[in-house]
Amino acid sequence: MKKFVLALGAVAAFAAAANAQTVVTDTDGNGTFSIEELTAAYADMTAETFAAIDANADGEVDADELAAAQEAGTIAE
Ligand SMILES: [Ca+2]
Ligand SMILES: [Ca+2]
Repeated sequence: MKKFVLALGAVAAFAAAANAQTVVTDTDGNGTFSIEELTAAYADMTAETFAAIDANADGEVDADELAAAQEAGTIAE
């Protein structure tokens, strides 16, 4: 019985990890992500992290910059 409960716990942990994909929403529909839009998806977003993601320093994060930051591990996927 104890083994069965442990197995269920492992399955639940795996399912939670599989659902961890973070979705960033372009709320204002301008085609890029502002720090406000990123903060909505990443509660721990800071100006420093945003600047690190914004590779071309234009003050907005585009889809390529977001994907690169997720691949680099700067932010979670
Ligand atoms: Ca936007
Ligand atoms: Ca940018």
